[in-house]
Amino acid sequence: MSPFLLTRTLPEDATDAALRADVLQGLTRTPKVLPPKWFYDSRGSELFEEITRLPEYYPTRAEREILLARAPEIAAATGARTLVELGSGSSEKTRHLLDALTGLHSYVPVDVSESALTGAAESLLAEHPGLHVHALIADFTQGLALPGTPGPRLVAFLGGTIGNLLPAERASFLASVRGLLAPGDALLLGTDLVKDESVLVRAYDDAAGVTAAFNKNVLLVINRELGADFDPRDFDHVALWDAEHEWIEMRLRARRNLTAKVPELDLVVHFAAGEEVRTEVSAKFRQDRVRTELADAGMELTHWWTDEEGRFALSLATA
Ligand code: AVJ
Repeated sequence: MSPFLLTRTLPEDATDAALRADVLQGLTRTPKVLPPKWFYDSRGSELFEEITRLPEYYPTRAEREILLARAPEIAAATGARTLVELGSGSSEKTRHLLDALTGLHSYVPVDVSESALTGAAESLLAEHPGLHVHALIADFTQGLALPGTPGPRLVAFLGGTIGNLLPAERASFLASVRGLLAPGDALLLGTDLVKDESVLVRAYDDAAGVTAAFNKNVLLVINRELGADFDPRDFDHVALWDAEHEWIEMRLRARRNLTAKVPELDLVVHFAAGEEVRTEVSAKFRQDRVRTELADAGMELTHWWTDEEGRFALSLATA
């Protein structure tokens, strides 16, 4: 008898239109770029889950350590009655919060993937009988309308995914999050931190090659969705640290001169040997930058927690 509601604010064909626009724009400009959100079909999501278990990929474990240690403080500081989770995916990390937020009335997971939302809701409802789950199929980088669940609201954006946004995108994203907060509401933000370059690069170029497969998966998505004929074997996985911007970049580098057809877009794409397409930016932060970017969006950093090793941070901010 646990209430479960699912609201779609994203038209069924919005994803397809957005992929077409991104591939058309991204592969006809110089240098070529593809947005990281297209990694995550079911295979890509599986590969990402595998990445989170790799010895080199510390962010997931570091964030879990903080959530486990700090969930009671987060609950006390926010008194949240509604937890909104942006990019909830499997809602795995959320469990620690849900367990600690004892006064919680509603959980609002927001994701572009309907299957992730319904799959996660089923097990959450079993574990938290009486919790209202109102899942939203939505793109949280576009304007969000939240259901009228009771406040205070805690909006969580975990995993370090904010690092996938470029600085200007981050500013408008944080401003729109700010717009969701009423007085007394809070934002819980996960950010990976600047650290030794070799540790960072290994996290994005693991020995087992899982991240390489994840990176190349975007080509398989384009092949399937747009009828393209990319051969992932024609590309090398590249992960590099951009010290100026303090972000990791993932790229795919053509091993030879090649031409790929994208029939659904009436497009022929040429890659010169060695030419790269940037597939992801994963920004790493310092406390100062987080504080400043929150302040620029009209929020105040009130708590800053890191794991023991200082690799990852959870920030709590209020409007
Ligand atoms: C899910 C965006 C947080 O940037 O670390 C993992 C994705 N990319 N390995 C990240 C990712 C390569 C991940 N986020």
